[in-house]
Amino acid sequence: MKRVITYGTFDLLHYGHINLLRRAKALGDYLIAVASSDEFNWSEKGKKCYFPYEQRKILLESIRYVDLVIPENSWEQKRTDIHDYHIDTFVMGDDWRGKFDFLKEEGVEVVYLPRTPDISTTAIKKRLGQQMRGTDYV
Ligand code: C2G
Repeated sequence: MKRVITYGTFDLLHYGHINLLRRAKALGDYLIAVASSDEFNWSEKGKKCYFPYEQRKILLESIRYVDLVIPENSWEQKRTDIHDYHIDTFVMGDDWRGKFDFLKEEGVEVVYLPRTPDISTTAIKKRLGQQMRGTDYV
């Protein structure tokens, strides 16, 4: 069984996330999605999530491509996750290209997949804000 892992915030889940998860699962037989905790998002990424971790976890667990959801509490845990979960392949979108190549030292394949264009949680929030203010220009 080939085991794949990927990390993210996955807030306001959208088709860019789904495209990533679908392609990650296609690289193996079992996919672990590691969702950033609320504390990690705020302290390390300066992101305040719309949906708290528990709700983002429920959404991720409902996706057919995802077999397990665990929390991301630190940048460093990737090294230990790789071994604890017997991972063969580590996958991220290519906005992270090169940032996690060091994991090859742990014996895993590192794959960066092209991001889905024109969609992001930030863009969704911005667009919703414009619509609320009636300033949304098509
Ligand atoms: N993604 C994508 N296409 C998009 C948006 C996101 O392929 N249009 C991918 C990202 O490249 C990432 C995953 O979906 O691989 C999750 O994206 P985010 O929720 O934005 O996660 P991020 O903030 O990149 O956190 O330790 C790693 C971090 O937790 C990653």
